[in-house]
Amino acid sequence: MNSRGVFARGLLIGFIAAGPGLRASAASLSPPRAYGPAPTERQMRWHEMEFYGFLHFTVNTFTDKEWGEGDEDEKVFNPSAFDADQIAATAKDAGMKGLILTAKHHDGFCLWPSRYTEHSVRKSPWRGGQGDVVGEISRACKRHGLRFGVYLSPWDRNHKDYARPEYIAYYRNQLRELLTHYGDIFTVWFDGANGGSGYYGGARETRRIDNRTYYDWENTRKLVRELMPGAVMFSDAGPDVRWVGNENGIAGDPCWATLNAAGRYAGGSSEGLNCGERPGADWIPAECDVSIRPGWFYHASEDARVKTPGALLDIYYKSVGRGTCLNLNIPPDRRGQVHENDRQSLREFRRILDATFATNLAQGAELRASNVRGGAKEFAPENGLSGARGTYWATDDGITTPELVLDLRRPVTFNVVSLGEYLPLGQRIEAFALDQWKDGQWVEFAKGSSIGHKRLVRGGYITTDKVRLRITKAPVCPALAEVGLFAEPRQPFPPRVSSP
Ligand code: FUL
Repeated sequence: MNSRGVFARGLLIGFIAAGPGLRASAASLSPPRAYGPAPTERQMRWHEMEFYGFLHFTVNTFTDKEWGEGDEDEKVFNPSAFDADQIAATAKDAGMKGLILTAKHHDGFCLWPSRYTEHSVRKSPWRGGQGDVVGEISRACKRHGLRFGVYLSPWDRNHKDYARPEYIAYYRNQLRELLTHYGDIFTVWFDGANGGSGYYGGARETRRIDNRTYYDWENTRKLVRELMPGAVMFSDAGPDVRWVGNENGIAGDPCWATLNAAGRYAGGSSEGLNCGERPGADWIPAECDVSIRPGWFYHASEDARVKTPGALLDIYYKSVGRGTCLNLNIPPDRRGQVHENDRQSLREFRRILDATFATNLAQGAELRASNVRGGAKEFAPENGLSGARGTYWATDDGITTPELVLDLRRPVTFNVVSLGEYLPLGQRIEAFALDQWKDGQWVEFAKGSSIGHKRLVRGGYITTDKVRLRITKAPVCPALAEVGLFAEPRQPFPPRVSSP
């Protein structure tokens, strides 16, 4: 059938199924059954964050390195004007929902006064040895309404016992300190870079470990669950959030929230991480991590190489816009503050996003669905416009490729389409297409595959009075929680066309 025919059929059925005759409720009507794995509550809270920040800060900030050797003198850590509020306010103003701090990077230097090592802020001249970066950042996060997370590098190039069983007890003791002294923690970030040369208490040698067995991750995970049940754990292998497989902040297309975790381990193969796996036995969505600068740590030599607002927007659409969360690193400088160049870029990035998403241009549209589950209001397509993620448009079981016409009733100009699935029922949609009504017929302007938490389709500006969404492939009836049309401000960054 040509697209004109599909439209005519869609309209006809739409008037029948979703017209004024929708039932107020249907007591006997049950919601669709979940399909495949679905997110846990802690994962749902994480999905809703969408955008948060990374803070890489340690001795490297002062030695101008990316990976410290582990033999750095604690005295080098001496920020001249550390300001946790400036850092948290920068993140908040950028629209971030949380901050993850490198409490300990590979060099082993601890940003909190750990009882278990001398290699920490306790021996630094900063705040006369009384300082605690973890404490200050966690409290500033609270003040600014941000969630707080910790990065605790498994690889420790300072510790004498690294690569021996004793180190695992040390690592867990530190984790226990972090998870019991600093309030609520939303994520524990387990890095996959492990083993190699280092100081190791003076041995100065190369120590290799077996990533699969050395860390006994199973018991470390149990400890995190016990101490901080609401925290999601990140690693190459989850269990809650997976690495996206690159450090550019770009998710695959498609990017499924599912993965087959069996046989995977932190530091193992990154195959499949970028796109996820479908079918996948486990709900392990991706996080896109990327730095606003070329390096993870602050280097004055990179002050002129801060990503532009346009580059950050491109990353946003290819991370958040592909259903993942974006973890953007904003490394504090030697003062202990976010550099003005980074702040400026973030401000403009935020201004454009706010202007773009201020108004859903689909609001007020007449929606005509080819099918509504049980003909009931509780599953009507208007649920997708409510802005609330708890309601959704669903169709009858067996109706897997429905379509939805948005009659805008006036010419509307947009260049971003936002879609989102109702995740508690799993990731259901496998392909979709979008059409605009142009010169008396439907013309396809985009198509895509995975949707998941969010799919932002960004392209050239379109002016039309009708848009049609077609679900073209799904193993079960879809459950769509979000439909939106948005327009990026035209200046000063013309949108780059990116595939949906
Ligand atoms: C990597 C580390 O080696 C980098 O230094 C950085 O922390 C990045 C986020 O993860 O594996």
